[in-house]
Amino acid sequence: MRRSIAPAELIDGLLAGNRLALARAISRVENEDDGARVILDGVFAQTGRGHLIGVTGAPGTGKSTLVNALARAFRGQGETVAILAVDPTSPFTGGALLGDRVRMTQLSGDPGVFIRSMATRGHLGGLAAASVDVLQLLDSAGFDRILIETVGVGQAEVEIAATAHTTLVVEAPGLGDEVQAIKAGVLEIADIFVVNKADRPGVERTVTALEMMLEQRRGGVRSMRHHGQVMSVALPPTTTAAQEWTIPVLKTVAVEAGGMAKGVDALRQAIEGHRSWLVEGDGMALREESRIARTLETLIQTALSRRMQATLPAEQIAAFIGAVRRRELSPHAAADAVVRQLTG
Ligand SMILES: Nc1nc2c(ncn2[C@@H]2O[C@H](COP(=O)(O)OP(=O)(O)O)[C@@H](O)[C@H]2O)c(=O)[nH]1
Ligand SMILES: [Mg+2]
Repeated sequence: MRRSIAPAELIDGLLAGNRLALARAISRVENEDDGARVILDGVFAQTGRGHLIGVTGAPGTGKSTLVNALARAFRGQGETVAILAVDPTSPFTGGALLGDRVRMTQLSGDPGVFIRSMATRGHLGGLAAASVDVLQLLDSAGFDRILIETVGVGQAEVEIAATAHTTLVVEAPGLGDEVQAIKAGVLEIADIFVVNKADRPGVERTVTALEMMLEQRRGGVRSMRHHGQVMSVALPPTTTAAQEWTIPVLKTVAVEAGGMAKGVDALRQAIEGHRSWLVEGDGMALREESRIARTLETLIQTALSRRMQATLPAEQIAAFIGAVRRRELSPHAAADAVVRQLTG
């Protein structure tokens, strides 16, 4: 085994933008190494500069391809880019076709791009909590743009995308449904809709479906614009209509089949436009509050569930299950007893 580097050394390396230090710090977080907390807390004050961009949507809509193309568009502006793929089907995580692998290799040869993937973890909340930590490390390393790809199925994945400053929901025509995300419940978190695979038939139908949905929503409840969360903080009333962000529906062709990708630079500009909107109004402060509320909720849930696993012996859980099954205890009463034991 190689020498274990002191957390202080990794902190210095991270803040200097050293890629090796970054990779090692991420490994510590993923391995739940004891030094991870020291590193995370040590760099925290230096975070908050990077633009977190969540990219979510159904599998196969072209998220990974689009993230790739976007990374290059940002690089074209001289900006540095980090990519975190939290998607088991992503080329970044190994589920790639050969062509995707080749593109990925091209991208990773660029020192201005850092790519990292995270596989889905078994335990409850583990993935969301670990990605919160990894994003913090990427931010501390000074990347201008931090792209997070998550597949838009499952609460944890949607939650990760929603903790970004700017969230893209990617749709594609011809996946059997006009708008796949309606089912997954990710529409509410979109700041920008992307209809990728605009070279495919049915693209206008998908665009129209999204625009109609947005139109209906505009006439309806306004409070949806602020990410709903269980742990709600006292937020000032929503911004006035003049300051409201108009969610665009943009078409892209992320693959470069014999030419240039299409619409990707317009998407890059929309993303930048959203950040400007956040920064110029009170949007950034609100978004940060809601991001932090979500983050804390994730960490608290994870900590509690770990504590439960660590402090409640399996026999005791089995005893509760047995008591409920025999109708000696109601499910609520059993849950209350467990919570009392954890907090008492
Ligand atoms: N025709 C077409 N195919 C695309 C486009 N973008 C991605 N693809 C292809 O769609 C497939 C799925 O892409 P991928 O990026 O892995 O989707 P993900 O599962 O959402 O990450 C791959 O074969 C891509 O080459 C596009 O704009 N047009
Ligand atoms: Mg993918």
